[in-house]
Amino acid sequence: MSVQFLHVADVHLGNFQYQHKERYNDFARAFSAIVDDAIRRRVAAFLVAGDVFHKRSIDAMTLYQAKEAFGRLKAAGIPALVIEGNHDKAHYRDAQVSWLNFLSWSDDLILLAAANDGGTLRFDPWLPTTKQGGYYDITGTGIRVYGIPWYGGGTAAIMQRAGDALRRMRAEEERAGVRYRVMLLHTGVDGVLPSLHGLPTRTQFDPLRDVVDYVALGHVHKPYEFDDWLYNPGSTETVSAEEAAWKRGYYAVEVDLSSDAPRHHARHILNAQRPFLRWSFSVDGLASPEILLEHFGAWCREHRSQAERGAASFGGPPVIDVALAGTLAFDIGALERRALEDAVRAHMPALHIIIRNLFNTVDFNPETGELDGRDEATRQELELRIFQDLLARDARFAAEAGPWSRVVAELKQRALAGEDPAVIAGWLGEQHARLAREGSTQ
Ligand SMILES: [Mn+2]
Repeated sequence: MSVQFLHVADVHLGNFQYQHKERYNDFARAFSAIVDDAIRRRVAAFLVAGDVFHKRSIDAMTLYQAKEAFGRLKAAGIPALVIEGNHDKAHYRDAQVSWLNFLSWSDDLILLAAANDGGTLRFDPWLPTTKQGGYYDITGTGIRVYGIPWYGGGTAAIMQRAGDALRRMRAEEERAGVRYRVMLLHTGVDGVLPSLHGLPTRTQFDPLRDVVDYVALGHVHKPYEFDDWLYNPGSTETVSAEEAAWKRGYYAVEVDLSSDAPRHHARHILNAQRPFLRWSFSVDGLASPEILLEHFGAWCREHRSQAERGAASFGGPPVIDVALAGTLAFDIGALERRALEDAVRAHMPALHIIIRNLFNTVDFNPETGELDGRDEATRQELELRIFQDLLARDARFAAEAGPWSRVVAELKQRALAGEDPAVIAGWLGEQHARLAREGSTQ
């Protein structure tokens, strides 16, 4: 006899990413598609290892999305076994009642949480009367699912106490006909992501080693597995841009209960997620905003087919994330983000565009030398040098930095004197024409 269950984590319903309605819906769509798969496979249970919601204060629409998905599982007779992740947890001031508590009380799902009596951890059976408990036996299978909510920095100590608690339950497990045990835990493993600190090490999972057959993890959005024992499926949609590089999904776990020592086979399935394309565009050597835009447009055309393939496979336009890299040859104020976004939109399908400035700018660090600006004459000279230096770092003015610095100095004086802006603009136009004429004759 073999029994199948699904292991999902980090669904993050209610993530209004980029304040974009479609991105908000994407999280519900991803979850809904996994629920469809569970129903199609007629699995014996649907496990969620925490972070059903993106935040603890969800809105009515998000609650509806959750009720709709869990309601379909319930109608199909599939128990949904869930633990709280750090994103689901209620605030102390809200009497520590979370929306997952609410969904458990309203029979939409089965929320598992070991009871913590200070010194010891206790797993009680989940009861339909109290709608509380630390474990649930999947009817007629011999599979028991235990659950511990998120404990943050206390996770390693909790796992030690959970191991002790489960060893004490061995006789009871045997009486109940339990042959295979799953532990739902919202925690990562140290070292999987360099940016995540304070997670338990692999050896700190050892107390669970001989009392749990499958550790169903959540929390880290990058998928990984160790020793055919620790499994983390990753997030079901892209919660942050860095996740785009990881093949995230959920596990379909087949447990073979025909032998004395049940074995599982966990298959990682990639669910449909909106394509999230991350590219880098080099601004090196592009001397003016016009040249940059021209190159950027050509670059967009080169990337068009990739974006179109993503859109076709998903059935909707991708999120496009472009990092501008290198060293910008002109002042950052002259770079029009809007024009870059328009170029992306003109050349490829895009739901949302993110342009990130990762380039270096030619920062100004005046080498004042003998000039310390203590008297008015040297201050003006210092100012002129600073203008000249700044202009020399902008490819558009570099060749005429000297004459332009005098124009800028006079421009400043005219503005300080309260001259009419239209007059100043007219004068600036004349200076621009004059310098262009002089420059071309050299
Ligand atoms: Mn999460």
